[in-house]
Amino acid sequence: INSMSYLYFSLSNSPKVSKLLYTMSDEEADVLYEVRDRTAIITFNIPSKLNALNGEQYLKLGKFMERANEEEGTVMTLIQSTGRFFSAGANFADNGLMDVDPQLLFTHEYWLGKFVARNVWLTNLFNDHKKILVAAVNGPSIGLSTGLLMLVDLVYVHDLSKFYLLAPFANLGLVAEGAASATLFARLGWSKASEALLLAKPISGADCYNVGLINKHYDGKFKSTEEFNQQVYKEVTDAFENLHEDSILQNKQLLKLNRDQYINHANSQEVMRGLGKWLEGVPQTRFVQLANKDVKHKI
Ligand code: CO8
Repeated sequence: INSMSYLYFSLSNSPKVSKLLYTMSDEEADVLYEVRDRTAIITFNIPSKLNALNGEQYLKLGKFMERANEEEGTVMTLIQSTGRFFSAGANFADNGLMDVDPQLLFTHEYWLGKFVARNVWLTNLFNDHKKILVAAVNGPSIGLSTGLLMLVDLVYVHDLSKFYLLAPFANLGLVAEGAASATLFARLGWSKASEALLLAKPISGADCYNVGLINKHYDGKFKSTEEFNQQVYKEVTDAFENLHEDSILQNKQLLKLNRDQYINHANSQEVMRGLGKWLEGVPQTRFVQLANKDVKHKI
C-alpha cells in the first residue's frame, strides 16, 4: 500500500472506510470519497504531482460531486487535499493527451468530449451543488482547479504566505475555465481578476484575504495538511451543528439565484472559446513544453 493510504487508515474513525482505504492501490486512491457524520469529504490524493488531475481524475471528482449532492443526511461537502499544493490544475502529462493519435489532437471529435463536455459538466456540478461547499486549502491552486475553487461557498487556508491562486490560461494559449472569468471578478474584484486572467499573474494569499475570498487562515500552524483538514472539518461542522438544516439549504439556493445567470453564461462562452484554442493547437504545444520541463510558470 502507499503511505497516504496508510495515513488515511490511521486517521479515519470509521472501520469501514479504514478497511476500504487500506486495500486501495495508488491509482484507486487518487481522489477519495468518504462520509463522516453529516459531511461528505472529497480528497485530492496525488501529492507527488501537486494534486494535478488528469482527465480520469477530473471525471472521478465530478462523479463524487454528484454523489455528495445526492448523499442523504449530509449538510456539507468538504473538498480537501494532501501535501503542499491544493491542486496544480490539469495534468499536463495526462496519458489521455500524450498517447492519443496526433491527428485526433486537433479535431472537434476529440475536444468536444474531452474538453467542452467535461468542463461544462464539472463547472455546473460545482455551481449547482446543493450542500454547503467548503474547501480546506492546504496550498496553491492552479488552472481549472482554481475555477472550481472559486465556486465553493467557504474557503479556509492553512498558510497565507504559501498560498496563491494562478489562472495561467493566457500563458498556455487557453482562455478562462470553470467560469473563472465570472467568479474571479465576483470574488476578487475587477483589478485583481484582470491581473489574474490578462497577465496570468499569481494572486497572493494576502491579496485573496484582503479582498474577502478567504474566510479564515491559520498562519501555517498545523504540523501536517491532515491536521489542518481535521481542524477545518471540526470548525465548520461545529458552526452548523445547531442550525436548521432546511434553512441552510434554502439560503444557499437564494444566494445562488443571484449568481447563476452570469456563471452559466461564462461557462458556455468559455468552452466555446476554449474549443477554438484547442483546434488552433497552441495549448497542445505548451502542455508538451511543461511536461518536458522546458517552461515553468513564474510564481
Ligand atoms: N501536471 C502534471 N504534473 C505536474 C503538474 C501538472 N499540472 N504540476 C506539477 N506537476 C509535477 C511536476 O512535474 C513534478 O513531478 P516530478 O517530481 O515527477 O518531476 C512535481 O509535480 C512537482 O512539481 P515541481 O517540481 O514543478 O514543483 P515546483 O514547486 O518547482 O513548481 C509549479 C510548482 C510552479 C506549480 C510547477 O509545477 C508548474 O508550473 N506546474 C504547471 C501547472 C499548470 O500549468 N497546470 C495546468 C493549468 S491549466 C488547466 O488546469 C486547464 C487546462 C485544461 C486541460 C484539458 C486537457 C484535456
